[in-house]
Amino acid sequence: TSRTPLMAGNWKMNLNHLEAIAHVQKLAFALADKDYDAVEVAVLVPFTDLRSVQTLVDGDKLKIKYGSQDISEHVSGAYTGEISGPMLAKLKCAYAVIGHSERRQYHGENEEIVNAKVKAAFAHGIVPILCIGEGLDVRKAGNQVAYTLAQLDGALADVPAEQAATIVVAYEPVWAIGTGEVATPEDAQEVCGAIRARLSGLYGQEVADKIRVLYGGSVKAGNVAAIMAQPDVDGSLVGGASLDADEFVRIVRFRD
Ligand code: G2H
Repeated sequence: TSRTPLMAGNWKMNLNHLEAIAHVQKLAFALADKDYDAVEVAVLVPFTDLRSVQTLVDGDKLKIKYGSQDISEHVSGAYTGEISGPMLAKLKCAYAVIGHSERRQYHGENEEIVNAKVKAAFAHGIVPILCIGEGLDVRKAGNQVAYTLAQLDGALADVPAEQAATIVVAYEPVWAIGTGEVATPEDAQEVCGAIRARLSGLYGQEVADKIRVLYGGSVKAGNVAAIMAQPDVDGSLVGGASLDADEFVRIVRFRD
């Protein structure tokens, strides 16, 4: 296929703004000697790091993209502590992670909220990295495909094909997140393939073929190549292993 792989580092609640600058500089330096157009690189950083990363990326014309780990479903108003689409658009965020399992678990984000956030991101020119995936109970019962597709349907309700064509979907089985328990390449392909088939059903094959479907959950330099060899896996959302710039560079260079 012609999909450009995407390797996206989800820093979660780590690195302050000075560490963020040092980290992105390290990435830029390590990737500069290489034509890394073949792989798109993104960092998904705490809100407080966004301005620092923007200054560096814009100033040095780096190819590294960046985005936030959440977005408010509201445009403005009395929502203490929230960050809006217009604010993120002003900081030129390319991406916003939406519906990460940690947001669903600790902040009660349900399908309605996730759907509203997907629409809010698109409304402000920000591409959602939509996270879906089953927990251990669902996996043990063998219902991972149906469960994950139901999350996909909910998140994409009333999202038109022109927008959906640009979305990034991250399949993150909750039992594999930060646990060191990585899904097998076959596990990843089973659900990522089912996600693409559902996208084809919703929007047609042409749109489905454009959408990047990532795998996330304990991806490291040592296991990324086998996962990337699967036909419906177009990249990874990398948490823990993305905090070490050298390790993340090895993940980006998974083809080497
Ligand atoms: C899953 C992933 C990145 P980790 O949350 O979103 O984190 O690679 O640490 O499992």
